[in-house]
Amino acid sequence: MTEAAWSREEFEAKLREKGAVYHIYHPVNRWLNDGHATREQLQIWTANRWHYQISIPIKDAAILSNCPDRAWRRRWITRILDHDGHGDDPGGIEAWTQLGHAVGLSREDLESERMLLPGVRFAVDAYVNFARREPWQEAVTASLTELFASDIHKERLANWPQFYPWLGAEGMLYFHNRVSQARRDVAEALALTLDHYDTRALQLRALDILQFKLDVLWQMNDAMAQAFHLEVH
Ligand code: AHQ
Repeated sequence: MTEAAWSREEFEAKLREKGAVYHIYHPVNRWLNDGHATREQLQIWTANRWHYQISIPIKDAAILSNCPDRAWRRRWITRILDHDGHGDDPGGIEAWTQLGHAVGLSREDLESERMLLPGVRFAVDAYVNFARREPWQEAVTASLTELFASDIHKERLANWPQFYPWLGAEGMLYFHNRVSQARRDVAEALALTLDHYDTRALQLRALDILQFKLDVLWQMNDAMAQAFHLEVH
């Protein structure tokens, strides 16, 4: 017997329940946000997250290339501009280089990707290739880990200045800008997701897609935990 689709409210609740395994709970993020990280560990984190940051606009361009809906492309393109910059706004990737400088990494240290860990590369590239290969609506749904992202940005903004005062305001700029951008991003991606998956089987697919992206973030942290010499159980 085919089960009926969940209502929009039930479906959204099921998506939000996935927050229980968001990477804010990973030992690496607990270590960072509880103030235990060394400068070297923050360098490892910043240099590896660089690969994620520069991959986001590539991922979003893949979504655009698969999307025949002009109205949706007009909305989605702002995500690329947020990271690459436009006009006088240098963008999020440039803000990430300021975090790099704050932890003692040069632009070349970041751009060379000499500190990039295999597990981080493979997880991030799996996300980009998912966006290239799968229907654009599914790649939009994969971005819904950002349902939970404002919490982690706010935790860094609240804790890092006291634990890592040497980061300065410039080092925190990226996270400042991201809180409002993530809120806007989530509203768009959630609306599409709640509309697009209109059978129980499709809604279960959406939950699997979100779990895949949660695993991408979790694997990135697992790889960094090894480099941190952090015990992860
Ligand atoms: O800085 C982040 C960002 O720009 C994005 C875009 C979005 C996507 O398209 O998948 N996800 C995302 C995330 C960012 N920061 C992560 C963090 O922990 O700082 C969280 C991550 C996400 O939750 O997917």
